[in-house]
Amino acid sequence: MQKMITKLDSSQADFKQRLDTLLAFEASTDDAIEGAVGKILADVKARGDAAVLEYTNRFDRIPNGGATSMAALDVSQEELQAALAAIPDAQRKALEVAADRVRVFHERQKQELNGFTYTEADGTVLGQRVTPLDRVGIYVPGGKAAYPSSVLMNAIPAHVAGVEEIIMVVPTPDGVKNQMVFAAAAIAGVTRVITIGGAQAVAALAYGTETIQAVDKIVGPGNAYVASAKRRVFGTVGIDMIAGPSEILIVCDGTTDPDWVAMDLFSQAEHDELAQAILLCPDADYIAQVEASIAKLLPTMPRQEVIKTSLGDRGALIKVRDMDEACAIANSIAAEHLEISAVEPQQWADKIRHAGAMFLGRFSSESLGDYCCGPNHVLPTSRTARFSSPLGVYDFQKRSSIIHVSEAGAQTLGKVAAELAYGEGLQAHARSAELRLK
Ligand code: HSO
Ligand code: ZN
Repeated sequence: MQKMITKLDSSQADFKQRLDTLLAFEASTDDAIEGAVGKILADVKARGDAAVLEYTNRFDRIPNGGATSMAALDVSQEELQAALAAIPDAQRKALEVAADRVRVFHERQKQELNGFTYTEADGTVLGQRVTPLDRVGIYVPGGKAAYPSSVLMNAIPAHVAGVEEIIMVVPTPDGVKNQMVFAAAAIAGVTRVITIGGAQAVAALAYGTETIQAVDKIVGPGNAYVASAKRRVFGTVGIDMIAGPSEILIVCDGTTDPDWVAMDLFSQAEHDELAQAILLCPDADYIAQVEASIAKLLPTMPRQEVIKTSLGDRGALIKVRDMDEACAIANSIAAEHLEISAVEPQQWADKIRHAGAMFLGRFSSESLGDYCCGPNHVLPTSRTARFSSPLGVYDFQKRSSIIHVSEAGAQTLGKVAAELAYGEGLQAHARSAELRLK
């Protein structure tokens, strides 16, 4: 029988090695997928709409003989509004509340990102200007991983940043349209929705076609084909990140209801067989209680097969020496989501340097953050929180340096620049600076 979940103790001699093995995750690169994606990208680049249409009809099995034109794959603003009107009232209201809160948070973020200028004594002005991208593409997966909440999380920061054109692509396998995804697009300020997906959609957004203008950046999660396509078009366009499976790390002092902790572990485990859910706790008795809660609650979960595989293959309950050690281990794991489920969470949070998002105190379940707290749920996974950040307004902006040298400034800077230019053997640089000397 498959084990329910791995149990580790940080005092074990081989603990570090066992933890590393548990954390190891390499996005599989499959030669067959890489080859297929390379062909699709080249084909869309060469043949544009005709290729996109063919792949969409074939891979998404568009009914009634397939779409005959790209126009048939566009979703009008009326259709988006109709979706908003058609979903249950409670669902619409929840989407609206979530969208408002996500907007407020990201508006704040925007205020933190203003440019600046300063003037030197001789009148030279230097500065940095922040401008939004012109056009971005948002990839929304179809089928079982079509999350309306992710539409909000990707589109709202772009909208807040001031991006004028937000083009969302979403595949509709067998022609099935997800009304809640469309409703979320209507609320989030998406400017155009096209029902295409896969590598062909990424190619259309990156290279442009007769009916789709090339975008400047593509964001949003997708399957292995989409991830490979995003990787390959990077450089032609910007991309956000290649997100791995979801992760939750809970640091608990043993005072939270064990059922709550078990369910929080499930909440990320249910995303994916490859998701990772780990508990760090100094209290062995409490760990045993969480284990009992897992055993008790698992059979009640509709997605118990996914959870079982995820917990069995990649999950762990880890006994640590104390909360200080828990924080040190949490820093080395650099999890996507870190819950600090403790009576006085702040003192432990102060010790955390690496986490995509931190949830402090026992009332901050990670699930609230997934939907409606306000901060973004698109977060760095697979230990990349060591060097990267949640998706944000800054991902939809760029910076330009501003340099306005005064005549007096040109005299002092000209001599410095010329000296360095001669040192580098670049005569034109030096002369260009020297021509401005009096
Ligand atoms: N936890 C996921 C986001 C999500 N959860 C969407 C529910 N819906 C990202 O880590
Ligand atoms: Zn989630």
